[in-house]
Amino acid sequence: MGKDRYLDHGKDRDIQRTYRGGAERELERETSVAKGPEKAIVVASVVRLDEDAEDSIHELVELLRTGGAQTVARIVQQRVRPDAKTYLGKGKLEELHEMFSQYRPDLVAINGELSAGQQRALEDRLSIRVVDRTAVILDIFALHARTAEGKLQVELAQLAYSYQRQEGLWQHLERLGGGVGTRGPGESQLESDRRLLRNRMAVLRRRLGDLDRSRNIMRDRRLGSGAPRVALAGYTNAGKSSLMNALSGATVSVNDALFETLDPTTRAIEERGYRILLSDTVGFIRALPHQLVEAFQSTLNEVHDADLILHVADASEPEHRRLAQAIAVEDVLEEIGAGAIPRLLVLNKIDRISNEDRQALRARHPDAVLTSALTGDGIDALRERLTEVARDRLTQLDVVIPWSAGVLLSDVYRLGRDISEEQTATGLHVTAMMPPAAAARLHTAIAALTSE
Ligand SMILES: Nc1nc2c(ncn2[C@@H]2O[C@H](COP(=O)(O)OP(=O)(O)OP(=O)(O)O)[C@@H](O)[C@H]2O)c(=O)[nH]1
Ligand SMILES: [Mg+2]
Repeated sequence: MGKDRYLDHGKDRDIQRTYRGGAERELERETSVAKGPEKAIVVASVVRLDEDAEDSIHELVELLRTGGAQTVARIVQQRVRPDAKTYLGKGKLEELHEMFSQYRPDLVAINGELSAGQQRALEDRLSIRVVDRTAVILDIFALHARTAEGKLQVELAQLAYSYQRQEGLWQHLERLGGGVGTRGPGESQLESDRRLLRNRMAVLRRRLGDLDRSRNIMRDRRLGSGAPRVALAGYTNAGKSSLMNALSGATVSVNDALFETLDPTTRAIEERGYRILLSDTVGFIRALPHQLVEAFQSTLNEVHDADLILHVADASEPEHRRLAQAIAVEDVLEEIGAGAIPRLLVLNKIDRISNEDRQALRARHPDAVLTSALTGDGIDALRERLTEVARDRLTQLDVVIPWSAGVLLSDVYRLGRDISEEQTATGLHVTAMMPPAAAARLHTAIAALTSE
């Protein structure tokens, strides 16, 4: 893996890195396979080393694994807040340094956010690459981005991250008073870097805006069909894409990796004539970098615009972890303005738990659907629930279509479900379940005809 696989603090390298193309990345990935995974030491600063803290640290280990690094050791400091200058206190910092000779790490990964100053201080003292949790997540996103839009979104998030840290450095310089020794080439370099970043970010935002507009046109077309939109949302690795495939026969990439899916996919599923548009998209994680949430706005619109959110959770996780993950999911949903959209809880991976545990889950979450995307257990029940949703959105149409207006019948057949017809003296008596807008249109057309 290249030396600067993760975002470096060096401003020149930062900019270089963000401009590297996909081909270079591919090459880098291939050479990294040959060399074996990088070795990382994980560093955490916690108030208390409780279950949640352990989970969060474990999650960073998983994130590193997904990004291609193996965790060889960890070091946890317990204090109210990390050291303002060096993140770790003096003693822990020495302890960490002493571990290097034994573990020979390639990088140190911090389970938290580092300021640009902290990162610089750590790298100076330890002479090793230091990355924070956000950088690790951004890196995975960069690895997994496939479409042009996904790549633009990742690049925007990376630039926002760099920009924010440069701003930190800038303020640091300003605090120094801008006096003797702080001006000069360094300062103007920083200034022009920032301008470069700003310009590039503006270009990316514009391009993403264009893409979003064309996506909106497609979305409007789908809306016109009257079919309800259902979005799969949930913690990363919960099995959203697997469920998408099980429900729709799609072939979305599934992997035991975090953030496997970045690009949204929408498929129509149809059950007894009821159509549903099902979307799969990026997963969530606790402390999802806000740069990503902002950059992925257009992708997350699939969730934001849904009529129903299938909140997919991993039934095989212990209760406390599932709860923490559910809270993280709710936080992101709130952040993207999807807080008020109705939810249906789907507890997936039930093949991994005992019968008793299933009973307990059913009792605790009476409204949830229990599924296994792996064995197909519960998939029919989930499909049935989705059909009910589609049905609930339709209204009962009950009209007599005059013989002269037979053409209106085509609308009924195109958009209606459960259709019945009966011939009468004045016309065709039709009942059907219809999208409310289409039903209203028909009523108006018939009223206009009969009043003539
Ligand atoms: N045992 C079991 N494994 C499952 C089930 N559903 C998914 N998995 C596995 O869980 C892992 C993650 O599945 P994905 O469908 O990629 O999960 P996701 O929620 O789309 O993940 P991201 O796209 O990374 O957010 C894969 O290894 C799947 O094979 C299930 O019902 N049972
Ligand atoms: Mg997925």
